Amino acid sequence: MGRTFKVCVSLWIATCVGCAASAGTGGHGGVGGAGSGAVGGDGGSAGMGGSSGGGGGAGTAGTAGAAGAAGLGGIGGFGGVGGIGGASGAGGIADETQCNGIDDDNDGVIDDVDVGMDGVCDCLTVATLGTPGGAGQGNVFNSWLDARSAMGAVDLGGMTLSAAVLAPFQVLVVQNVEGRVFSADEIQAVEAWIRAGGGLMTLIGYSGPNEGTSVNTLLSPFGVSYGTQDVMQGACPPGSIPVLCTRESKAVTEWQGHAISMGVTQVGMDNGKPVLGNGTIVATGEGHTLAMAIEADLGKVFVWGDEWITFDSDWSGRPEFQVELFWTNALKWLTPVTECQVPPAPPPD
Ligand SMILES: [Ca+2]
Ligand SMILES: [Ca+2]
Ligand SMILES: [Ca+2]
Repeated sequence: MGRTFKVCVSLWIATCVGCAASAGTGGHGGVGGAGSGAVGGDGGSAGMGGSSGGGGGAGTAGTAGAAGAAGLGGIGGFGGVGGIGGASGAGGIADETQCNGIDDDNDGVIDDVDVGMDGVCDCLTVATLGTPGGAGQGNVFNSWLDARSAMGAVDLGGMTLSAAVLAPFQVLVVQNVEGRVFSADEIQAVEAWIRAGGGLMTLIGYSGPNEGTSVNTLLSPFGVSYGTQDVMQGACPPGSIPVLCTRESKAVTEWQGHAISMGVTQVGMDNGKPVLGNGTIVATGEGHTLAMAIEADLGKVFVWGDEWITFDSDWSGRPEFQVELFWTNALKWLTPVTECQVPPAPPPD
């Protein structure tokens, strides 16, 4: 009996493929099987001809859903509709817990891991260039970033900048690079790295006589630079004795709507530099642009007119400032949108 049936089916296929004659409607192709893994199952196999299509084959976990082959025409009918690719499988989705360059949980973002829920991606790769400022204590790139990302920040020191040196990093923060001469190849390497998705943040205000010169060469491909004028002078706290006081930074209070300024009302500067050129203005003060953001192809550049955001005094000594949020916002914005994007930290209790 079974044997006879198979012969008949074969006969139908042999005689009626492509026949779109007279009465009857062809069977529909099978519906793709649902994937059982993190990705879709295979498309269903072709429906057989007849008054109704046969069921598609079960999806196979681990492969992308592909459309099923067209159904074969039924007797005297039309060709069947192709099977629908398998939907993404429910269940079996891997957690995103590893900094492995893979989007393990299939949410469209690679390595969006933040076990401590501190708002800084644990897989973030940050490099720094130049020396920290000496006008205050502390360095954001040591304890703060080390506690919030697995890698912390890597000091590139005097390494010659090249595609290979920059490739491992998502964000590059330039501190005091006064006196360093970047070659045309290095400037080009930084530009290419940014345009391919890198995020460059520059700081200034280290009080050197020619401090803008070097960092401006790195910024030159993007049409922005630091001016030479000193702006946003800090001062003694009100009521203190001038010669005995500890100088405090001046509050930046004029913010434009931007991802970096979200939730930020005040951050300090002291002896900063204005930002010149064409970009999105993020902060102003004393009639100058104090911060500018530039998007260049897939990459980002954030130019900040000072360095006091790296000092402990402004992190912990000025409760009216939101320095940590400012840094968290900046690092997140500078990181590619498909990598390492984690939700902001919940507000403190
Ligand atoms: Ca992911
Ligand atoms: Ca991963
Ligand atoms: Ca973290």
